[in-house]
Amino acid sequence: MSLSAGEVEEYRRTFNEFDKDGDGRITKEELKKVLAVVNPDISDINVDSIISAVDNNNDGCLDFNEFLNLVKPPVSLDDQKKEILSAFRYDQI
Ligand SMILES: [Ca+2]
Ligand SMILES: [Ca+2]
Repeated sequence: MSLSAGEVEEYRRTFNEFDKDGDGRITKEELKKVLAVVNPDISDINVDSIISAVDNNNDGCLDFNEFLNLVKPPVSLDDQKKEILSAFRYDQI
């Protein structure tokens, strides 16, 4: 995955919007808060599966690199994970 400096900056801004307390990690609660604006019906299960699909180090939170996988899924991602991530409508946020 190669991103231009401008793209990284743009994603960084988006990341900061998710990361409400600014600690550099997006928790389940923070992700849910943003997603609930787009989709009020989103459940904890949806949020859990979205996080676990891209949570490479399994700490239950998304750091910036993991967040990039969410907004820009690598082509190598398996189909099941792509399906889960299709619930995450980044373009609507
Ligand atoms: Ca945070
Ligand atoms: Ca993580």
